[in-house]
Amino acid sequence: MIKEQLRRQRIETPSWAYGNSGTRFKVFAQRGVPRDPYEKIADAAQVHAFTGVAPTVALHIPWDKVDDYEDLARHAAELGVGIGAINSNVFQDDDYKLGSVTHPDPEVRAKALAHLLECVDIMDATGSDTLKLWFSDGTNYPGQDDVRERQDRLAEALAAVYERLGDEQRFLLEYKLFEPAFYMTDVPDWGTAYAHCLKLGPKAQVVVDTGHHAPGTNIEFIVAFLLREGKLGGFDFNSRFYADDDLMVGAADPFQLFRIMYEVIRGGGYTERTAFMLDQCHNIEPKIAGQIRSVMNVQEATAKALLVDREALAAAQRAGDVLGANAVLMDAYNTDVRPLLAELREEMGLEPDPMAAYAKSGYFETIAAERVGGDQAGWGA
Ligand code: LRH
Ligand code: MN
Repeated sequence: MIKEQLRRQRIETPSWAYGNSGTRFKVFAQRGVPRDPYEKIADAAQVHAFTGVAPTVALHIPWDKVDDYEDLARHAAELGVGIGAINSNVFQDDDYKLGSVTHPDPEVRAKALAHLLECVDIMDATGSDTLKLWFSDGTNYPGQDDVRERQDRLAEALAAVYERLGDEQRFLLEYKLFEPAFYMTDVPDWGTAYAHCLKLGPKAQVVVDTGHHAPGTNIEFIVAFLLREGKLGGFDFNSRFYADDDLMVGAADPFQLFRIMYEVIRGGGYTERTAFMLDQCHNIEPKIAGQIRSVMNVQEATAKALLVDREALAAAQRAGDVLGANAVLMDAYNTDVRPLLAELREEMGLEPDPMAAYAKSGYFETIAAERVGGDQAGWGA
């Protein structure tokens, strides 16, 4: 039973995790980094080849802009992966200094909306059913702009995008407490995202980026609540010690990831309709290996969460047995699930240890030797 549930796990890797990334202080370029979306997808296919549970790759526009998106999707299919969520980018153009869809100038708003609608065209071309919307929009000083009017502008743009979506398509609205804005962000928290999505309808859901909350936020509560409302569209998984650090999911707080996956399972969200996406930057560590490790971290947290004795937990909870109930959850969390996952991989025809198998494959040495010259991919358009 648990193996069956783990076998059908689907984790989406982000194209930008394979490119160079860093902080405002430094972007450390790495050998073998892709120069174009085709090479990014080839690297993502490696993660699926060794884990068996990462069959789609999210694109970011214009970082993954190509002349022929059908051809890019064909290339992906030939490598055994599919195109996942299309990520819009209205945070890198000079015109968006004071906002994109919330900008005071209607021309700038129209430009931003045109980009969002272009992303839906790319969904049509690649067969993707999910648009992920994150807005860096916000202000840095009190009084800089009118909070209420910006919400009106945001709602107008979201309604126009919603209108454009096909019947099988949806958008996921992402929230973030701060950065790059440092006084007010127009979609700062789950409540704001939820309220906008609720007004629009079933094709609008919320995405929970695990790095986008104030320190101390109980993220699994947000997950449980959004699931109850049918508004949890998915996750941008990563981990952090301080702010939006975009570290490997489960690396900074594996217990939090376990608690989140437990609420996903308990809330009926462990289905194809929940997009389990990674959103990470491997600033100093090898990127493909970092993605493989991240996928394994999600598998381990999921396996532990699936092991929770739900009946014993419910009985202890009903009886008000505080320590008993907590112990049921901790028993699952403290279970070493690595042998179970190794066994499952062998049953899936894979090597039991994906990290060792990838290292042994020599793929990194090959791309490091081949990918010489050209412009390495990064966060530049
Ligand atoms: C914003 C964010 C968003 C992406 C970007 C790569 O911090 O989480 O999901 O567009 O990272
Ligand atoms: Mn994100």
